[in-house]
Amino acid sequence: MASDHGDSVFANVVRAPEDPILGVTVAYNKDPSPKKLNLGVGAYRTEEGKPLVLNVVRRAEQMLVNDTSRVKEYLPIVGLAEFNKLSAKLIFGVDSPAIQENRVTTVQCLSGTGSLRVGAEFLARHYHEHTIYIPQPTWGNHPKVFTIAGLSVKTYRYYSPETRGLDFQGLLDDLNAAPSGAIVLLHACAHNPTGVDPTPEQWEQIRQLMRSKGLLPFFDSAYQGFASGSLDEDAQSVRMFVSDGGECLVAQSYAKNMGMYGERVGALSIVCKSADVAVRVESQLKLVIRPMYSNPPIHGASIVAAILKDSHMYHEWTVELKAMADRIISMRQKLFDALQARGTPGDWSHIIKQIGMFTFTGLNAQQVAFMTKEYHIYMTSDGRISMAGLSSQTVPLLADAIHAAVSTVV
Ligand code: PLA
Repeated sequence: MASDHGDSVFANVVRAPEDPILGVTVAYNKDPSPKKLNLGVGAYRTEEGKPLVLNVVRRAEQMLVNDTSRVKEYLPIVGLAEFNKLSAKLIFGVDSPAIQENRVTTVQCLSGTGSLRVGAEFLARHYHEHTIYIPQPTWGNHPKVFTIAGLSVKTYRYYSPETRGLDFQGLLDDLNAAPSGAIVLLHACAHNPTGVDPTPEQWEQIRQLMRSKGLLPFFDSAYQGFASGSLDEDAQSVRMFVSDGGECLVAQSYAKNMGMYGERVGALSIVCKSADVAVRVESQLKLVIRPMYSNPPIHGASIVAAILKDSHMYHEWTVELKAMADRIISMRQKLFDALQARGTPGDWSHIIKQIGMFTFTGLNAQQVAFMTKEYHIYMTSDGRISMAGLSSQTVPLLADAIHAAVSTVV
């Protein structure tokens, strides 16, 4: 039998749908219209609509390239030691007692997603409770990452479409009803997709409830510095949970706050009760990582470490980060003003109340489809728009599109 005449051994493979977020970019790339606008994926753009490489990143990269003593040997399984130390300090604070007491283990992972996945695999192997509660709604990849790692995913109420704000009572009720020991995924700041965060007082109540029930916090910190413009302020929720001496996991990403998207730089930290436990936990994290990708890439983490360890570069980074955060905030005001000026039906004040990279507009899937078809504006079908993809030039187009969508599509 000549095998090249038979059916493919993959004949039964069905075509999978595109990813709900990254698939938006695929559709955008196919659109020949010159005025097309991609507000799908959360990727920062300049006022000129161009991707941005931070000056400080360019400088650090140049420094590394010029240093001929640098080699490209494998990193250890847990990654670059210096990067791990500095990443822990960045999220937990320079004088975090947990770090000083050696109760934190930090491993370099493939950006935020890889850090979540490694953390989830570790929990599935070594933690007694396999249920993880994620907010409703949340980043679309969360349920997939946790399910495939072997955890069982449940949701807790988070957002109220009526108030376009936090459903705080729903959140408390659902966490209260969770089995003791369950894992709870928390967005450290700038909740994706809603742009709605608990207040510090609400965080404190969440902390008390979770600690009293022995729920295990797993923080996803993908936007540190992007919400408020301040790295410390955006880490407050995490630090609140660490300062009570309890345990938690934190996944960090440098994709957004350092613009390192494609370099895949991130870290997973596990804060433990004692230094002894932290050592044992780290030894098991290595067993998770080694068969998955052996060890992480060296380039991006070296850039991040060079910036974090040098006080001048660090300062330069904070200034550039603040400028990105401020530009996003100014886009909120511009879009809100443009809708007001058009007399667009509805209350749009949530655009200026929400924080971080996204606005959860409240537009429905039909309205989104209309905006894509008629205005070549691309966004996720849940009505989320990336404010970071907007500029002064494109605000009027978006406002026209929203105005037309809510006036003609119900
Ligand atoms: N966690 C949250 C809450 C995120 O929003 C994202 C990225 C990640 C983790 C993972 O980021 P990383 O692996 O690149 O570090 N969310 C984006 C991109 C920006 C995406 O979907 O991959 C988004 O548009 O929602």
